[in-house]
Amino acid sequence: MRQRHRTLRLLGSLLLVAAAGVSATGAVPAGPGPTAIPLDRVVPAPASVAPGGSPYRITDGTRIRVDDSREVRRVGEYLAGILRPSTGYRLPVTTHGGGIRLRLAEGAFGAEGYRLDSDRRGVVITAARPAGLFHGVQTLRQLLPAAVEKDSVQPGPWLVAGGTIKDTPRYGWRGAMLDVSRHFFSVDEVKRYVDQLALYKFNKLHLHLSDDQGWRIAIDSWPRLATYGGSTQVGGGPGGYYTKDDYREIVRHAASRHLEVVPEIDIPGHTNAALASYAELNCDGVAPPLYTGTEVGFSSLCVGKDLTYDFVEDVIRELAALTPGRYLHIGGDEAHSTPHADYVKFMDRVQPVVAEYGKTVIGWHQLTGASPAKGALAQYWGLDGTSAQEKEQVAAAARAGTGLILSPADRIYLDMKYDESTPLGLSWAGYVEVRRSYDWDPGDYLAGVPESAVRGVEAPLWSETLRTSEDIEYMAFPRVAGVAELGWSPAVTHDWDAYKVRLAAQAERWEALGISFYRSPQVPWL
Ligand code: NGO
Repeated sequence: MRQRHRTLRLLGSLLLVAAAGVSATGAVPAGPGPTAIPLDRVVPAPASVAPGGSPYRITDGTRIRVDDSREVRRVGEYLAGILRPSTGYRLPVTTHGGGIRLRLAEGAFGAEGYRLDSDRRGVVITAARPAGLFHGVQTLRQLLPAAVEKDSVQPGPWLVAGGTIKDTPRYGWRGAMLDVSRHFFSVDEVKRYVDQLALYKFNKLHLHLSDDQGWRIAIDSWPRLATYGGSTQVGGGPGGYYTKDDYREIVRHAASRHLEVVPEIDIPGHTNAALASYAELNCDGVAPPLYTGTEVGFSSLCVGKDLTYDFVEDVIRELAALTPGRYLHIGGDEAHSTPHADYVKFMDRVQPVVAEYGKTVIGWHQLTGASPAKGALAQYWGLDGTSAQEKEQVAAAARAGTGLILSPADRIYLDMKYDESTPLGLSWAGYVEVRRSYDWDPGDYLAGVPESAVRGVEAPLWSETLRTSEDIEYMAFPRVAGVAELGWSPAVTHDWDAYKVRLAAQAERWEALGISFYRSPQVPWL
């Protein structure tokens, strides 16, 4: 069946290549000439692809036609922002004329799906919501030569293969997490990663804003959290923190790329930066020193103190006010210095506070060892070797209604080394080569979990060893594209042999975008 699927796709691609070469657009030279990128080269694989007909050629006369709506116009401007520098064309965004059209319409697209129709006369992207148009634009980007990503004028021609793509995501949660605590990343570095995630249709940016080594978000009612607790990082560098305006800028930028920001304050463990900032938060009233190492599990908020809950409520209130998104992540992992009974008590008291400020709780899967609130989500970060008992605890919570986000550490922890020679990253969950990170199915990953409990996947990037955008990219690429595919593409399209070819073709685009990446020997790079 899969073989047949592949053969048909190959045939489609060949037909397309032929069609492009002899197309009657006039402007396309005859003979072997330029060819369009086949519609089925896109990552993540679309739900359905029907190649056929002549390609569309973007020219100096092309307009980007949008509905008379602010949000649609914004997607149009975003597309123009990508196409103008490399094509050198004006590409006005207008409500009339044609060439590339973005339109909203009723239809079975879902909240994020779209349809892309391309022929000699133009490209039309249709969706029910602006997010769908935005994802359709990412598909269109990948159908154009990689040089379209450059910021200086390139020769072209700019052909879009003919045919129709109908596409809608498998999961509503397609996340990436960035740890800005172990090493601090600037607003611009975060925005750069967001732009890269958007290309692969991610829709959640989870920011790990506090840990033992640094508190990274300004909280007005507890100012020393950021000014003192954020003043260093792993290895003892200067650290840093986001002012509220910085943070709003990240949220705004992410929203412009249709990603929802999920803030995490990790409690009750992983709290040394907070405990160091305020002596009164400690059970013994003595502030520990700031911490710049990489151990875990040694810190805990003081569960028996009322002040702890005033603190937690203040933080949650201020964070919720900065968060247009629905979720607030309260961590809850590795609370090894919090006795279990205290952990349960703490979570029982804190989860309702999140709800009080209008947000839905997310916790690392250890939350399932307490009593997850109604509607809460648990983020699973176990691995093959996780005990059957722990897996069953998570599965039981899922059967009882807790939604799951899957982040198996030995599959999609992007901070795991690819192999023993990877200069960055950790290896506590083993080495994770590109195939291993791609080749699993979120739908049947955990035994005893109803498929409906799986909300999607998320790729965490912990930053004990990472300091720069280049480091982020080297660990994320190429694996992050595979995570995108696991989250977006229907299970029937899952096929390593086909995927690795599509993945290889992305490299040119990463080069054009200046993205550093790992040249895995498993991928047939061109
Ligand atoms: C674990 C730990 C983090 C580490 C990370 C490193 C979780 C949820 N808690 O994942 O503190 O940074 O591994 O891979």
